[in-house]
Amino acid sequence: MRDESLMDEQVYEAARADERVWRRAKTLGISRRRLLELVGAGAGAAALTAVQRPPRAHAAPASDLLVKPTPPEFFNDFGSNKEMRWENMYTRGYLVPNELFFVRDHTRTPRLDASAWRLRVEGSGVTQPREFTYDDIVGMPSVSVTKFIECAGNGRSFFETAYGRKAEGGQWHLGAIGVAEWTGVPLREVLTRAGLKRSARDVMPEGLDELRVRRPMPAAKALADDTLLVYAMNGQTLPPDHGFPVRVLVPGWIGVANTKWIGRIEVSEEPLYSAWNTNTYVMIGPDYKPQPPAKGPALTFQAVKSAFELPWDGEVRAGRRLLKGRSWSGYGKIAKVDVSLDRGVTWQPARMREPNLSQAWVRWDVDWDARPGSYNLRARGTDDKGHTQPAGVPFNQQGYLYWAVAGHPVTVR
Ligand SMILES: Nc1nc2c(c(=O)[nH]1)N[C@H]1C(S)=C(S)[C@@H](COP(=O)(O)O)O[C@H]1N2
Ligand SMILES: [Mo]
Repeated sequence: MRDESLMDEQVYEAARADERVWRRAKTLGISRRRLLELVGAGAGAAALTAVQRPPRAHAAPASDLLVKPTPPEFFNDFGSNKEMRWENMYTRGYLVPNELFFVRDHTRTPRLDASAWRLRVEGSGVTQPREFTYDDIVGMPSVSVTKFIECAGNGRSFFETAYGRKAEGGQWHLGAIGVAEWTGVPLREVLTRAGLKRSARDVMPEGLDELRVRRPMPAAKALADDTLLVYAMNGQTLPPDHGFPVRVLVPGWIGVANTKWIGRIEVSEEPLYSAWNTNTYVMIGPDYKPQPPAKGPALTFQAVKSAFELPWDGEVRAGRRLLKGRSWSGYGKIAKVDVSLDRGVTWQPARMREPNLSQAWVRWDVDWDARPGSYNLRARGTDDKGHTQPAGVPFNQQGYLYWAVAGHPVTVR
């Protein structure tokens, strides 16, 4: 006889839940008495769950530097900077959820009120300097694009691995990147409304954080279809740590170009300079020449990189598995990824999985019969403009753009 009550989802769930627990206990060889003991001790769920439980963001206290919780299972802690732990992407989709997305604050996250917020557009490059409210911005026709934001210093720790000498700055592995769907208004829209001159040369968004972080870009980049004033991230209101109420998205460029918490945009007929394109975010080292007033060539595009969805220097269980990772390029799409399981002696092509979006990333995998031992895994991406990750890169003082193949240490037990 059909039990009609089981058509109701809640009733069905309740009726099946016990059954499942008993059956699972039996396959694990746990006796009825032992199971009752475990459940009584509160260890039931842990005992019954297969090996890897997805980590959860329990209510970790937010620091006074940032707003969102940054539990240690999600992030490596560098004060106001939080590095994404790549192993968490193993169980996720294409996008990095907002709660997992890395944070890079030069100082701290300002608490801003959207109703009091204004965006001023001014300078010699516009004929009608003007102000926009939050409602003005969100009331304009919007677009959504899927792009990475990556810190220029992502991979910085590998300079020490390669040269035995630390580059200045946070010693990231590869977790200073994330891909999200960004929704906003083309920057072009507000520039046009402020009467952009044909002679305009540089455009410099400025943050409302303590340091007023600002970095110019050429007018051509500011006018691109996908250079946006962003107010939503992965379908949610832009979180405070990621630039609420409005940030800039400058696809393919180094992280610092993506100014958070903007309050002003300077448009100029003359080249613009700030500390962030003269002192920092420029290449300084024996292989680079100063370019006054900058101490070296200013950085623009991010290079090609690859990362494994594994704990860094952690442990995985022996057995057949899919070894998964992702590769990306600031210049376009990824065309090819090769993986080496034996420290670069032999290489095999990885299978790439859709989608493969320009200036975002592609997910890939190879079969791996993981035998006990210690490994140093390598992945080498090539983009559709022909850039292939090299074996090494020259040292630069502040540790930017380490895009060489990096060994990922992992132990199989
Ligand atoms: N106003 C302002 N914008 C900023 C920063 C900052 O400190 N202040 N940090 C920049 C740097 S160096 C990076 S890598 C990205 C990081 O973006 P996220 O914190 O949303 O991941 O923001 C950029 N925009
Ligand atoms: Mo950055």
